[in-house]
Amino acid sequence: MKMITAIVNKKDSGEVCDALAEEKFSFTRMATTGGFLKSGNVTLLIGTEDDKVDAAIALIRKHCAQRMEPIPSVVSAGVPAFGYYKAEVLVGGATIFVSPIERFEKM
Ligand code: 2BA
Repeated sequence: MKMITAIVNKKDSGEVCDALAEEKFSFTRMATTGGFLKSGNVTLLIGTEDDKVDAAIALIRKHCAQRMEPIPSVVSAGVPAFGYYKAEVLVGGATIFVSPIERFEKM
């Protein structure tokens, strides 16, 4: 068994969760905050059999898009001589970790 930890953009999370539920994956959705942008994203914990990991990742890939997002601290930093400037970073898609599960119990 494996645990997939998937950090997805909040804008894609609804579609990703609907697709996972439709394919009968069990998962937990958590509201999280990115350490760099300090804006909300969604972390999904998906416990699944080894042979279903690729299918879960394919679903996430299908429903997540990369986007340019502004960096708030830079947007608000004024440089009087040069005016205000706006910096952006490319935000995935999704960031995914797959970890082995030693023991799984439900009671
Ligand atoms: P954030 O930490 O808010 O990062 C948002 C985006 O900012 C990142 O997109 C990346 O393009 C950029 N970024 C992050 N740290 C940076 C830095 N020190 N300098 C310059 N740019 C930086 P993604 O890489 O697609 O990450 C999206 C979100 O996934 C992250 O939100 C974070 O919540 C999570 N994440 C990404 N890598 C992770 C990791 N190794 N461990 C844990 N969480 C991670």
